[in-house]
Order: sequence, then structure tokens, then C-alpha cells
Amino acid sequence: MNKHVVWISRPFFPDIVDRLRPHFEVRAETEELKFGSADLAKHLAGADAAIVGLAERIDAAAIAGASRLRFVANLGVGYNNLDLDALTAAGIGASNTPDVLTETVADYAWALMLAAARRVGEAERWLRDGQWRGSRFEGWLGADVHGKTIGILGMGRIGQAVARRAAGFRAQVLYHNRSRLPAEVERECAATYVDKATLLGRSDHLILVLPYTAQNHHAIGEAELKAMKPTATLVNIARGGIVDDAALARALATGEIAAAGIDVFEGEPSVHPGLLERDNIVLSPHIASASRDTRRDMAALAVDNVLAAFGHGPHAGQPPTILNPGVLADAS
Ligand code: 8YV
Repeated sequence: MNKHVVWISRPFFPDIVDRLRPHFEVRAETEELKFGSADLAKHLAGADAAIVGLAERIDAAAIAGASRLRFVANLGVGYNNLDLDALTAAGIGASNTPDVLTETVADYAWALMLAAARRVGEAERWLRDGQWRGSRFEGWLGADVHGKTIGILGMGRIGQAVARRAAGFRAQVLYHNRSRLPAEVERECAATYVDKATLLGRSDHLILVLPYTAQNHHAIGEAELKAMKPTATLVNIARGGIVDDAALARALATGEIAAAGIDVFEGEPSVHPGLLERDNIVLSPHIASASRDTRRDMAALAVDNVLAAFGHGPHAGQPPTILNPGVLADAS
């Protein structure tokens, strides 16, 4: 019997890919490519399973000719690149990579917050540029993080992990979320629920950790930036499109807020030129989950899901992080 085919759109850890080989014919890309819609549709049409990254938009058009496709594993916890309704309607299972990246992404939110508040990137560029000729007592004044008010917009698993880190900094945590957390979770995170306007007005450092949805498009735009303190820092480790990047560039230029740390962008990998011009922003190329351990864990979880969807491995028949469990017919 011919083996099922799995297409892997992004190169990753060969030893983890090897776990698929006893059961699948593996078609793994060996370099980072940008797939046009025709190419993407062609790869999916030849596959029974696919492991894809966030740049691959898997919608009704992409799967229209994919009559063999039974499962798509997304390399990320956010899955706004998948049209889950279209996949479910076509009977195709889908999975994401929750939990394994929570703590790593929370670490990175703090890294960006600290770097932006204390002007690390800006100072490093200045030093490398050979401009350090003497000390300036009043130079490089940034904002403290310890003892300040940290605001978290979006209080799921990652938001809660960001909140837990505040204790060591003796910082106060305010949060806003679609729904208020149970009292014991609020206690464990030492976080106080407030409405969005209060969050914007009172946060010294505001961290965005909400999923990208149509409702969350430009959740932080011109009006919200104006509502923040002029000394505030904004951090986005969630998704491009949650912040209006043009409005952010203006707010950083006019001093409406003091600084930003941004890992995700509208239309990435392009970055709004107004952001690139600013010194009071720390920019990174969507790397919040990129620790050696966590990227391996994410890849392994995607592989586990595919193996399980086809009746193999320790979770046979039950992909551990399937998003649409209702569709899973016996694909083995
Ligand atoms: C990406 C992320 O998946 O998990 C998410 O939602 O945004 C990241 O972890 C990662 O950059 C791999 O593409």
C-alpha cells in the first residue's frame, strides 16, 4: 500500500521530521519559501497531511482541489491563517501548538518591555555607532518597570504567564479580556480586571496578548494610543493587525507614547516605514516563541498531531491539540 503523503512547508529539525518517515512519504521543503496561491494549492492537492507555518493561508481556495487532504497541523498557537470553518466543512482536521510556547512567549514579552522601557536597542545602536565619548548623567533616561503598573490586554494562557512574572518586579497587574477570569485565577496571577479605557489610561506598560480576529483588528489605533500615558510603553507579541501600525508610528513620533516593543506587524515581513524611522521602538522579526527548546516542542507537537490523525504514535486516533475534533473520521 502506498504511504500517505505529508507536505511540510517550512524546514525544521530533521530528527523530528524523521519520526514521520516510517508512516509517511515526507515532502519537506528544504528552504524558507513564499508560496503563491497556485503553488500552495498544488502542494496541498498532492498531500494527505500538511504541516504549515503562519505565512501559509489555508482557506477554501487553497483546499478546493485537495481531495486527499485529511489534516493540517499549524506551527503556531495562533491560527488566524487557517479558515477553520472551510477546513471543517471539507472534513479536514486542524491543530495548533498551544501550551508548549506559553512561558517562552511570556519571557519575550518581558524582554521587549524591558528593552523598550530602558531604551536598550537605541543605546546599543548609539554605542556601536561610535558615539560614546563620555558619560552623560542625564542621558538615556528610560522608564522603570519594577513597581509600575503593567496592563495586559488579552488574558489567556500567555497573558496569565506574563502576569505571573510581575511579582518579582513588585509591579501591579491590570488586565482586560473578553471575559473576566475566575477569582482563583485572578488571585494566582495577582491581576485586577478593569475595562479597556481604564487599562489604557492607567498602564505604564501595556502588553497585547490577544488573538487576531475581525473584532480585534486595530484594537489599538489612534484613539487608544491617545488614551495612553505619554510615558507609556506598548508591547505587541500577539499578531500584526491588532495595532494600527501607521497610528503607532505617528504616536511614537509625536510623543503620545514613549516607546514600543513590537514583534508582529501588519503585512509582515514588510514593516511600516514610519516604524523603521523611529528610534523609540524595539523591532523584532516575529521571534517571541523562538527559543531552541520551544521551537523543537512546537515541531514535535505538530508531528504528534499528524501521526495521531493517521492512527500512529502514542496519541493514535486522538490528535492532542486538534481544533475541530468533530471532523476526525478514521483516516488511517
Ligand atoms: C509562530 C506565533 O508560530 O504561535 C504563534 O501564534 O505567532 C509564533 O509562535 C512562529 O513564529 C512560527 O511561525
